[in-house]
Amino acid sequence: MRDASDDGSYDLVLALGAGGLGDEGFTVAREGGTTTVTASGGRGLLYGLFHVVRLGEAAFTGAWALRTHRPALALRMLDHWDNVAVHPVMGQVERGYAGGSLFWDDGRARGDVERVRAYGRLLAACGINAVAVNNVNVHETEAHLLTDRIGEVALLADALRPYGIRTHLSVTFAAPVVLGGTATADPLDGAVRGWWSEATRRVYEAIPDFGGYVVKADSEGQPGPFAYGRSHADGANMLAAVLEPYGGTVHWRAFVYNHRQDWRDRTTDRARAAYDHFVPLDGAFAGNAVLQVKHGPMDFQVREPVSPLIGAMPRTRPAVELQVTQEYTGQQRHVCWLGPMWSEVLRFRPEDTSVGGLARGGLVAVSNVGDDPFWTGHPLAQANLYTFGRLAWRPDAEPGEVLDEWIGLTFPDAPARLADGLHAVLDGSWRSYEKYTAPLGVGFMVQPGHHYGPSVDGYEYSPWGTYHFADRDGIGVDRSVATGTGYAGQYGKPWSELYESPDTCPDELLLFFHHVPYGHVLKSGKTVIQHIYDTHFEGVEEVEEARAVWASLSGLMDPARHARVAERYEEQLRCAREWRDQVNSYFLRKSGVADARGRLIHL
Ligand code: GCV
Repeated sequence: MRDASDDGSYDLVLALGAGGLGDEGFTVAREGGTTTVTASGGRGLLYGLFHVVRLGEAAFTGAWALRTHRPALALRMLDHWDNVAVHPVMGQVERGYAGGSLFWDDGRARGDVERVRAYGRLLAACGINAVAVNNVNVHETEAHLLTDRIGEVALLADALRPYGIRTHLSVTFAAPVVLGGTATADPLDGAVRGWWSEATRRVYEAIPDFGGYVVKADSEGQPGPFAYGRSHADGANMLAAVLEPYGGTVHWRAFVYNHRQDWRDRTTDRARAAYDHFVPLDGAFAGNAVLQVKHGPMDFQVREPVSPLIGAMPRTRPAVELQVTQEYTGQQRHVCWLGPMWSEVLRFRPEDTSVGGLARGGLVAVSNVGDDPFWTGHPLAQANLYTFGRLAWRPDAEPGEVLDEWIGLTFPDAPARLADGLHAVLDGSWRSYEKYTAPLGVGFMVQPGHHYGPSVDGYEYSPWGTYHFADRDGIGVDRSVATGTGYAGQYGKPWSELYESPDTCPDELLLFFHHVPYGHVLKSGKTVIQHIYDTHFEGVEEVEEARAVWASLSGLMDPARHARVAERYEEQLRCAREWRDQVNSYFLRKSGVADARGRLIHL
């Protein structure tokens, strides 16, 4: 608050009062030269204060009537895939591209929590109010965070609490066996329930406002209720029951599929798996059990349809999971601002309500932050973190406006040339990335394991269920009801009808839903093969242009930041050219169809 005048009046007043705004809502008004933020408690005032920061000078100009702000979603959460002990394959942060963990160092919680505090403030400024501090793949060391190492989690929770952030923990479903020495982890076993109940009591003793558990069960080798012939509702409800007395929630992930598939088997479709597993359980989950569903049916590809599960469980609380860390979108070496993609997902209407409205369990994302000096490795990847938080607060926000907000806050007093340049390089970057990587929604084509860079057949004969079926005549996965895996039928109308036929399926998802000949004519008027060639040339040209724009911004920001981005553009361009050449050569060799424009494609 600034004392601005001789008469003792204030520029800014933060006031407690006004019921009906909930825990996090606030009002702002300006009258008689004073801007007043009112909320019913600390969290609301905190968000109100950051709102004033976003407004900048406008917060102190003119007079305006009371405006009310409330988050659309109560839970706005980041999941950190951080390991306490460095994992031999996945490192300290699984799919982390910003250095080590902010929370864990040298096998234990960081003693110096200053950076954690600063992170809490940063997250509050973005509107995020929950954090899971460890990887959903819970290895042996990390399993102990639940019991004998809960004190370390409490230290992190203490650092984050002043910023309105509740701490959650990923736990292994086998914890009673691994930590408690019980013979079973059967969720219906009395001793198992008793073990979880006592463990949870101790967690709340250490962290009274603990948010709850995150569970990846029966997925990619993690233990789960299937081993005991129990359902996922049995598993989730057992944990929900022990958390319920304390107001905690279990976030149960729906990412359950067969990762040991035989590629010869054309009847198993990984895209179907979450729906097939969970829709029969609709209505069976406890009120404080949230089903956490990835936004697409596969795995955070640059283009996927929205998961049909999100609209198919009216009696369940879904949370929608996004991936801010750029596992499949350039690993924070490429500029790929995902705001437009997330906005499309959140505005998609599986029925009368949008995905943003259906996400009653909240919006969750895998974090992209680490101990890198720029927080996110690539300085421009901070825009993804900010956009996630703002869309979680208001899923129908215009992503372009959110981007400009981020630019204004990150580069205060930026001259128009800098602000325009930043907007230009970020705004179209997701579509450029899509152009030079896997075409028309087919997905994957990445190098196996680390998932960076192209390998068209990298996953084609693997057990992971991610195939494109390209042959000499055509490409794509037939997921129609009439002749394919039937996945298109998991949607309600009109989507099931629209996706069923290649004539009505949107171009950008064509190869996700259909196997078509290379000569198939898209709605754009181009053949599939010509589209592949054109987009791959265009994608690289767009990166070249963005790199030139970036070079022109030199001198308009601190040199270290400019240099870090410039260096990453070199790598992005190298990698984009590699994608272009591998994809174009692959399809020229398969199809024998020449580029109509006669450009260089390596045979
Ligand atoms: C944490 C993908 C990633 C894995 C990740 C998994 C998940 O498969 O490659 O690293 O595991 O998703 O979401 O659980």
